Amino acid sequence: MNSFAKIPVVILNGFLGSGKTTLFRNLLSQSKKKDIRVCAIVNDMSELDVDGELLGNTDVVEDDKSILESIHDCVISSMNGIQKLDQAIHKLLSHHNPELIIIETSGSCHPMPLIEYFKEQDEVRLSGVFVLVDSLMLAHDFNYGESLIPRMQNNLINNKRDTVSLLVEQIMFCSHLILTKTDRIEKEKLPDIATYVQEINPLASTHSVQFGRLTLESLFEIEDYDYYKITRLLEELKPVLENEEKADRPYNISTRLVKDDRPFHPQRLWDVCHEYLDQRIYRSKGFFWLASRDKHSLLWNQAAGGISLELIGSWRSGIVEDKDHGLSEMEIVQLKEILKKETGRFGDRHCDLTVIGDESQVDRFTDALKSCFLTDDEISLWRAGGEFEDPWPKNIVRMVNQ
Ligand SMILES: Nc1nc2c(ncn2[C@@H]2O[C@H](COP(=O)(O)OP(=O)(O)OP(=O)(O)O)[C@@H](O)[C@H]2O)c(=O)[nH]1
Ligand SMILES: [Mg+2]
Repeated sequence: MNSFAKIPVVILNGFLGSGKTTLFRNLLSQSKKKDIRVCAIVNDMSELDVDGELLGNTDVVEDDKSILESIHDCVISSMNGIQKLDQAIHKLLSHHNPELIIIETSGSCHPMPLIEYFKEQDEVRLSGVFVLVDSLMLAHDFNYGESLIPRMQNNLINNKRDTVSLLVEQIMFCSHLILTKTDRIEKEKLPDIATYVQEINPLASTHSVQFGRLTLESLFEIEDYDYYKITRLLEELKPVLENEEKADRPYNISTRLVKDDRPFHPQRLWDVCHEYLDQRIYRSKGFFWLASRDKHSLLWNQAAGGISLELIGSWRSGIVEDKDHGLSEMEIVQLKEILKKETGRFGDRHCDLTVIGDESQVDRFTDALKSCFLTDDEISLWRAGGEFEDPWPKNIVRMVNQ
């Protein structure tokens, strides 16, 4: 098969919380409007599969769920993960006739095993390997990128591998370097960041993209991934990575789940977030509710010094309780019937969060979050219609902390 008959694949790689799903959602919604057949694969390491749900919420996937394959029990760069990726690709190719396949890797995914996998494929061809780099995180944690290379060198001298090695290697293997969240840093600092990052991979083309605003058509203009450029890197890193490929969850990045039917106390949650935001919690995300906004299901999205809350929808229980629900009696009966199956104390309302971070910090933050759930007394107060102090922005959505 000649290379152009093969289906192009674009990989969205990049560290935890760098903006991959934001870009992916944007590209998927364009695919519906522009009538371009895109198939999607997402790898969310959390068993809650938050990204799978978020992408599942886009119009195009709601129309046909089978265009999205979700892998969420291991990182796709592991041996196990590559097998699942292979199955997902063949399933998509046999059920659909995609013009493009886009893959979102998990934030702890090393790109090398994926690149090696695609090198051997007959039906698909790798075009773009995008690495999304959070410029706010570089500003905060790496002095605008200046300390990235010295910290990597330090790792090499000490024979150490950690998330800095991962970040640098993600950049080394990319064809396109996408600087995200540039709206959060001083404009005059952007060229510095770009220069430091380009030193790691001078061959990559560099772009600044805010809130995933990139046209879908531009993905069709990308040339095939140049395997030749990374030949030496492959040779050097192969032995090192062979060990990591065996682990489903490498780099000592720990994940914790917070599952509860209770709502958060808005003020306590606010205080905890302000206390912990700058500490080594790479990422937390998921769905929850606040005692003060009990009709709404909210998306929690925290990454490197920022948190955003987004309104995702209404809880069924909230609709049923609302006197002005605007639904017919029949629809309410149906909703109540569905709600009977719920096991929680608050109908379908619940909280499901994933916290990902440094082994040393992740438990402290998780415990602090758990202390924000309503106590029994507060639940009684809520049931009696009591009010709760709520400092979160009234018009959800974005709350950031510089
Ligand atoms: N200010 C700002 N925030 C952004 C931008 N892009 C993404 N975000 C926010 O960054 C957070 C993380 O974004 P995601 O798209 O979920 O990141 P991700 O890379 O998919 O995260 P993981 O899959 O968990 O690794 C969300 O709160 C986004 O709204 C941007 O350009 N500017
Ligand atoms: Mg994501």
